[in-house]
Amino acid sequence: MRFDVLTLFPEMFPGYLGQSLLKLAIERGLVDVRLHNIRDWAQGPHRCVDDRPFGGGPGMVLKVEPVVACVEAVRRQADDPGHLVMLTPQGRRLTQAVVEELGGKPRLILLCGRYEGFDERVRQILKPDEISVGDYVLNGGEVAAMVVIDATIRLVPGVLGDEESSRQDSFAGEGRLLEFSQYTRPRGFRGHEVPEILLSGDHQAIARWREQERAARTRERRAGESDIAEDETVSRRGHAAQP
Ligand code: 6GU
Repeated sequence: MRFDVLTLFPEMFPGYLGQSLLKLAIERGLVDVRLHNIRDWAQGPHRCVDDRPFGGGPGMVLKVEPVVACVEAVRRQADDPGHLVMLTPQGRRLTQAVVEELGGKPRLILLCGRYEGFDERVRQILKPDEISVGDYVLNGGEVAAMVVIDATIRLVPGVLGDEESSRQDSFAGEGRLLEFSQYTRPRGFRGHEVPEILLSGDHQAIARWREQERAARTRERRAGESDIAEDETVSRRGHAAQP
């Protein structure tokens, strides 16, 4: 899977890209991440990428010409023009379902915003898939682009080890419930004991307990949120409550 990141701050990425899982995936040729500085497509001796908003107001707006030129040039660098993602707080919210959708694309072009936003004609001309990583404001789309890369490469076959990918499968396949609680040694710490059932050796009972935990956690922590399987938590609760 190929990612092209278009940003004014490419220097924000190498630390993240050098992280072990991603580094290994890049070395194995499973993932290819290319960085592009939008400023390289700006005109004039000052390579100006932003300007004051028409109509007044605070902050600066990313200019249409360098952004469109950069996207068009980068798209032409491969046969597949790629799926263009624009990272802004106005986008549709990133969920695991959206991650799965993006993970199915062979090439993603990730366009990172800064300042007060993009000139609206960037949207009109390029018609990007606009994505937000949550309802809070970041200083720019760079961290959001790393979130998109991080979440999607987990779905690329071979990126995760066997153990992790099967965990991932169970999460994806079971109605998007939150994970159950985990314990390791010691059995007791500061008066907090590991639940007896996990020490029982009864694998069926443990599996039931874990499903019950997942349903209860999801209900408590994600009540009323639309992107979780509410029916599933209710039916699971009923199911798990049986002896
Ligand atoms: Cl994609 N960009 C910015 N600047 N803020 C955000 C975001 C993106 N997603 C959530 N907040």
